[in-house]
Amino acid sequence: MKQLEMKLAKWEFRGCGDEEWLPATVPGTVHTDLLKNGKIEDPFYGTNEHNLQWIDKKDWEYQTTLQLGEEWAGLSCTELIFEGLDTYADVYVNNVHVLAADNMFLAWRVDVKDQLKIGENNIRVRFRSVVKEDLLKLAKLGYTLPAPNDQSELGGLDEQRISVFARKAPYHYGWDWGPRFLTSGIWREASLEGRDEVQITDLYIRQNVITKEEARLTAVIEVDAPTAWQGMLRISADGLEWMRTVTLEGGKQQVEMDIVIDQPQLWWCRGLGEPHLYTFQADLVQGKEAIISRSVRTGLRSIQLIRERDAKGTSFSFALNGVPVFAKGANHIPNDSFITEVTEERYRHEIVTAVESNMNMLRVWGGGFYEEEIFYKLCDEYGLLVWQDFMFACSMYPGDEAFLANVKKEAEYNVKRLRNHPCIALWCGNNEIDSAWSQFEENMGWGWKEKIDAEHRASMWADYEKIFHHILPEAVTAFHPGVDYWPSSPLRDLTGNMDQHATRMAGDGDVHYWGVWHGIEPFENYNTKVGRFMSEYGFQSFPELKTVMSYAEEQDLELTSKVMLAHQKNGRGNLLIKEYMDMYLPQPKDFKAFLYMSQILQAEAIRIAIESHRRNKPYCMGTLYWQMNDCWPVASWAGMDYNGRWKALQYTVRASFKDVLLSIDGTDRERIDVHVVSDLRRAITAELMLRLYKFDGSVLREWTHPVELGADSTAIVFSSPVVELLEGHGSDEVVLEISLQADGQVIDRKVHYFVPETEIPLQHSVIKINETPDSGGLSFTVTSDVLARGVYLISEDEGIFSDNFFDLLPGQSKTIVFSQRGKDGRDWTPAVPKGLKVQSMVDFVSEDLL
Ligand code: BMA
Repeated sequence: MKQLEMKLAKWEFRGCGDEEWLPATVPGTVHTDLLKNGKIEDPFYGTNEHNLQWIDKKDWEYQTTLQLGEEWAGLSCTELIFEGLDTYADVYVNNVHVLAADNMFLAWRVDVKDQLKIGENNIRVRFRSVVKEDLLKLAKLGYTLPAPNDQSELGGLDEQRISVFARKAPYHYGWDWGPRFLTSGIWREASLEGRDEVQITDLYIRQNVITKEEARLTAVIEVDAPTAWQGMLRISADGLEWMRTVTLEGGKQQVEMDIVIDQPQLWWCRGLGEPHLYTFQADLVQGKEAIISRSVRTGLRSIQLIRERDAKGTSFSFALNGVPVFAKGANHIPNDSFITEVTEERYRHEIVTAVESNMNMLRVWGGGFYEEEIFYKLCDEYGLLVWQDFMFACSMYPGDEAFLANVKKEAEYNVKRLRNHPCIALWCGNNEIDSAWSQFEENMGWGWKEKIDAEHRASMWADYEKIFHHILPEAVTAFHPGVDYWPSSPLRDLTGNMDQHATRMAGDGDVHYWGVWHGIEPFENYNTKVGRFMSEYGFQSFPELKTVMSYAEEQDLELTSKVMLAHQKNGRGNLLIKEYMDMYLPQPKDFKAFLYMSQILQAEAIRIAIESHRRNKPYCMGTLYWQMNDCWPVASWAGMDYNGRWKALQYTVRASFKDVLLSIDGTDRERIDVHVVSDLRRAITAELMLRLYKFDGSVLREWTHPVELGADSTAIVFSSPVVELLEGHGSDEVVLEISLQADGQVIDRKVHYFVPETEIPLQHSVIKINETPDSGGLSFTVTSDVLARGVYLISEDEGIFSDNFFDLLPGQSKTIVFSQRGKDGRDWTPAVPKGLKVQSMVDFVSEDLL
């Protein structure tokens, strides 16, 4: 029995037709290789993006030399494996063409036994420019398919939108938060594998029925046998073992074995329980010896999308092991324009951020790529559910046979690749295409179909249906039964009439609510525009100064500078931030202050939204804000910037997603309602502690109020007309602090002002930081002499504070811990923040407001 493996890591590259070969990194991209060789400048700096558009107009080639020793002789199969090629690639082994690749989202395996020789071999991969290739497809099609996010003009292609033709990450063509970098290259591992025996090529633990009492599973094994073979198949998991005899014919085939685990330890998402994982191993056994093995880590759980009719429409919620989950999380986009630059440490930082922010779900949005293994592995381990889109977004796609066949392969490959991950909660066909096209309602949608003649309209919709109502769901049913498919996000239901499209708020389906931001509606509308599942809504801000200074110079620091506009991909973005800021916040004193204020503004918007969504449980059963992260340093909707730095929003999200939330609704200014929302599976008995303070810190009133709340529920636990609360004090001189307490612990705490932000007086404050005795500097307290708003801690070191951007009442102190990103696979670790500085809102507003 022989099995050999060799990573193909040492490569060189050049532009086709160029003389010089340069060292390359695999996995990698042409852009990053050019950068590492000093041939281009930092693509993220200034307006450099604009000067680097030539790269995608060229063909590029990579080559490596393979030394094969005698051990590689006489094998039954020697496969060249590319886990990912971006995108149109021809592969040559010793100048013989062995593979033509045309889909970035596929892995490729080709038997090259006959082309290789013992000794020196040459492997060459030639990438054809997607631009040149797809301009031809566009010309052949004869009309344009809508793709509004495709920044073709920036790419020098005028209106020629080619992004829909290649099965390549849509965001590479630009998005309203991302630059246009059409990468190419060997973007996942490349290797050579040789064997002369039967091989287990896939192991899938299909979960048929999962209950507390038992897990009924089927181990599905794909094998490739050079010749007929007979022996035993053994499956084992954590001390349990099952055996059966198998008889294989020569060739590829599938073998199944049903197994049952009694009293299984189930996999739970964060908040509901432990994310227990089992390791299953499959061995092919001859005599007493396992001749080949394959193992997989998975969690046992049932997951369902529940859509049941009720008085208000149809529910939309997830049930994990039969338990309803209120989904709390965000939309995830790729962590980099150059995916291969994202280290495990960066992935872990994102996932730990999500967990620390009390999330239980991330949506892998359809304009990026099917994420790396490490992403799903971390979601499995930390208990985050994943709403997984297929990679189609905001565009209409071609429907020729070759394209459809390619999509089918892509769907099958990726569903199979990801199906052992218990985190996968839903497969979703695409992002926003159903509602953008709005087939059954003429005057709704994004105005696409109106521009197209009747014949093409019909064929474009027919092509849509082929992909999203047939090919993709069929792949999910065949290869990942037990996980639901949802055709498009957002969607009301597949009714085949105007009730299908989520173009207006309704009592069913999922909702992308963009009235606030794109529609310039007031923040208060978040309180009323609530659907059954809020899968997108968002508000932009700027990253912090340190991040801005990574792409700009002092002279660029104004809203309309070339550089600032290059790092704002949503046309009206900077203007919108400013307009909303004029409405809700005091004027910042300069551009640097504007950065801070933009974060306060964003955090406030999303706080209102999240709290409102959660208060509406169980009518609403999920809230995923747009967006978790960034792919480069930019002004965007993200809560965490490209460098992993938390904006004010991330701190607010952490507070708003707590399992037990105190939420004060004072929208109408005449009264306040205090809500408690609990996602806990047990009832709580607690107490509200209410304190009315003057801004100088003196307590005017103080009283308590009992709270009883059932498991997994929400209720108004206290409400009062504002006049009664104030007892004659001016609404612009007092603040109400409410804490929810049980067993001597504060579960949640909120402060409430009775006037709009712009009317809350700001005063110069002295904020003091004191090390907590005996903490070795790992913990410190913050105090202020007067009411300090939006207290902002900054350290020279990278790290996350246990809280930031908080309000501080005089006489109160806040204890803070600072943590740094864990190295080598560890979580965050507490650290002493170097060069700690503290500021608050008063330091950022114009002097004439004071
Ligand atoms: C939604 C998303 C993205 C976009 C975001 C902000 O439409 O699906 O396409 O980036 O809003 O506009």
